[in-house]
Amino acid sequence: KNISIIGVPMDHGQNRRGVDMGPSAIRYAGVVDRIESLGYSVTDEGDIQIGHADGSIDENTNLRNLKVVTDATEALGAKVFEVAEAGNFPLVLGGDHSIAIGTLAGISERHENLGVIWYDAHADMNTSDTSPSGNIHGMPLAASFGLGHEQLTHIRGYSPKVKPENIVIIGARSVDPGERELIKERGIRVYSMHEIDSMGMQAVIDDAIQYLKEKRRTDAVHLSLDLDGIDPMYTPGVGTPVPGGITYRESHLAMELLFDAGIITSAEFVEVNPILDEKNRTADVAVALIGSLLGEKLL
Ligand code: DIR
Ligand code: MN
Ligand code: MN
Ligand code: MN
Repeated sequence: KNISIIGVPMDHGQNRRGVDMGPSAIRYAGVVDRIESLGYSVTDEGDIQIGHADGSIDENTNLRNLKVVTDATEALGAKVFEVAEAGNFPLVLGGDHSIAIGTLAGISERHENLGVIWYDAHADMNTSDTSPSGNIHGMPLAASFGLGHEQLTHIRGYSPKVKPENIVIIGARSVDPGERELIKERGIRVYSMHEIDSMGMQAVIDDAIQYLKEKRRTDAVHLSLDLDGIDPMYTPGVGTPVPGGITYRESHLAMELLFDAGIITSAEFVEVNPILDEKNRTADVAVALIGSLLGEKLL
């Protein structure tokens, strides 16, 4: 099996610089060697070219850096589609979470009934109408099920990329009012910190897998993992840390259970910001979790 790594040095989907260095930080933490040691072949496809933007919010759209984000997500979508068509497992390294719009655009074109696991402190379900920040990294899920600015919803010329009922959010603990309404209205499955605390991670993942596989009958599942889903005591190098998050051990267990279930067909690891970090700890955690997701075992 071949893994294709695609770096997306994007920092224009939010307003803290440095997350564009995420792909470098994850490569520096040894992602290629780690995956090769598991017996896969790895192709590092290099980075998607990202333009420049002035960081301002457009008064008419309430969106920051729309053009540069849509250009990048178009380019990423094309690349992800290409490597998936070639039979490889796309592994996207971010960059801020706005890039998921592009990843899903490339992935979903090849599937009838894609499922998505969104591992994040946030719901990323704002639109230009509800966003308190204008930051597109808070919007990729809404855009992917067809809500928001047309340029964000129609990357690669089609919409939606995923059905709201095929989305599972894990780790949520910071949700904006507009997002809360959408979650209820669209029947989106959320395992917040409350469920993780009360059920335990094993039961949460078992439940999520059963839901996507048996109930929703998905034909592929994309894992979109925002490092801020994990507690900032383990992953301090993120732009919007929220205390009270998933532990390091729970996260490993989650990745191991997903590997054992054999359901993940593509993945992305986003929001690693080495400028805000302590000695690249957050990229180290990303690489360790990628190892578990791809089958690393102690014995
Ligand atoms: C907030 C923060 N909900 C927003 N979102 C973040 O700006 O829309 N997502 N940080 O990862
Ligand atoms: Mn830049
Ligand atoms: Mn987040
Ligand atoms: Mn996110």
